[in-house]
Amino acid sequence: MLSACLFDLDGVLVDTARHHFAAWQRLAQERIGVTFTQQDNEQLKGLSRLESLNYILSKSDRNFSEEEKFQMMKDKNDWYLLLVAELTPEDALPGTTALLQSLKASGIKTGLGSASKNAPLIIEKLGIAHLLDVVIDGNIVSKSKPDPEVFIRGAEALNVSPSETIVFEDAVSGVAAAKTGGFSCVGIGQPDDLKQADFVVPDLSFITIALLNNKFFSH
Ligand code: B16
Ligand code: MG
Repeated sequence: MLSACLFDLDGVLVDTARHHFAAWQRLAQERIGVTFTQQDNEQLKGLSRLESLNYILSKSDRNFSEEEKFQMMKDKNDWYLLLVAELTPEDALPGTTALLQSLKASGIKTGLGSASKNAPLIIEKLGIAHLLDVVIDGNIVSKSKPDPEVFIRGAEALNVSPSETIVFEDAVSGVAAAKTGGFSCVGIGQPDDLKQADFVVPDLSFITIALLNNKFFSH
């Protein structure tokens, strides 16, 4: 029986990857002196802020102190928050609000499982905070995806087991986290990129509760 759905944030409910890209690119160019491309940005999907910074710093042969690294993360986040401040409910990705509403109406629990420390602000801006029963984010988890901690904690907070819970993820590391944790997983994106997902759709507008029950709970 389908009891709960857990959603990744960036790439599933909202496209904030382009804002992360703009802010990391500015940091890479202005403070570190390395190039940062869209392809680099793809590598950062689902990684924590510190892991993302370390990826960019690995392109430089300079050494940076812990204080400098802290300041870089602060500057990047300040630039990112300027862009996040402009988000409105229209920025929710296709199908997001309708699916969350229909899960609520059907008594199926909902939760967020994101690496982002900015998750509470972003779901507020999107007008979907009231549609999520729990928020497990980068302020709470200690182990990044592909460790399943974020989704295990989500299931625990909702008092459901992974076997009755579906995770929605756009990142390879996030899909791996879901599968390692014993969850069913719907990939958001391209099937070729998310081979470990049980099935893949372009966005949440392709998802209905009937489809989920049919795919995962009909035998
Ligand atoms: P923040 P998700 C992740 O969100 C992003 O995919 C990743 O690019 C970002 O570095 C991470 O959040 C941390 O974000 O700097 O806001 O704490 O996909 O796990 O929802
Ligand atoms: Mg994501």
